[in-house]
Amino acid sequence: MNVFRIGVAVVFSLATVMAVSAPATALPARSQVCPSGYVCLYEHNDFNRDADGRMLKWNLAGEKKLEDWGFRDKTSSIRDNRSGGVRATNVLAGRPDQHKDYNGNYSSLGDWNDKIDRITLP
Ligand SMILES: [Ca+2]
Repeated sequence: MNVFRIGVAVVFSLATVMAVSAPATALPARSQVCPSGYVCLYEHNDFNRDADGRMLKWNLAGEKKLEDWGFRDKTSSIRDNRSGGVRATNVLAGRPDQHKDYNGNYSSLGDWNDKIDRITLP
């Protein structure tokens, strides 16, 4: 019985560690490469060239709520190595959502800096 309990405890601990360390996104770094077929959002201008930051990437169609990755209001540059472009959404309290379509690479986002809350990939 005691052996069984220890076994369960070890399995549970391993599962916890694996869940915590699951690489939803890589650690902050610089100038991360955006793979072919992916849309990548960067935390800083110029694709994190000059400062360590996070990069998030997706290759599948659908809506991505950036809060699910702790990345709401954090995007400062975009690489689009997929096809079809990206629709960005800024959610405003009490007002209609704002949308902006991106297609290609953007080393800065102007007045959309740190505003994107969701993206939709076709
Ligand atoms: Ca926003």
